[in-house]
Amino acid sequence: MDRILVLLKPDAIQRGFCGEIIGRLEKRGLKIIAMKMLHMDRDLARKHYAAHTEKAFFQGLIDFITSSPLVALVVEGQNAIESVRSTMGATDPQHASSGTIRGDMAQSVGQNLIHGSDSKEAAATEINLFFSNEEIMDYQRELDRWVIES
Ligand code: DAT
Ligand code: MG
Repeated sequence: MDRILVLLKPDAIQRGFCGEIIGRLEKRGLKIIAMKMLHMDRDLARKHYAAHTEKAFFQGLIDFITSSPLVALVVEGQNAIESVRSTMGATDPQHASSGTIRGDMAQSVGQNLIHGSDSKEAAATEINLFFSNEEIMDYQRELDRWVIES
């Protein structure tokens, strides 16, 4: 099982898409093991997006992600990183396939609704930035035997 940090970005909350986006992840069979709403400060934003520090869009990205509250989740599943990222769609919604979250609901690369960690290493680092161990739930779902082949 893999874990991934997912953020429903400020545009997702402002547009009222939390339920739709979380529903798509749940329908995919992924399991939510932590969730909270918070307003990111610039310090946390810079740590979370440290890999992009040198990019031309970095300041705009920090301004956007700190502009309004967001929802952070830890999602678990078989190949959770690949599953979530394929459900998200390409970074630029103009290039995202329809059927994906970004392809169906977004227009702009700077307002693309959702973040998902891109590797197991990034996921471990990002989950630690947002959640303590006590906030991550350890529980069984009866339906998992209908989702994940043993
Ligand atoms: P992803 O969110 O698909 O993992 P990323 O890690 O390459 O994409 O970039 C992080 C975020 O930065 C992305 O969700 C939106 C923003 N971003 C990326 N490329 C951009 C660009 N060319 N112009 C403006 N914002 C960009
Ligand atoms: Mg990324």
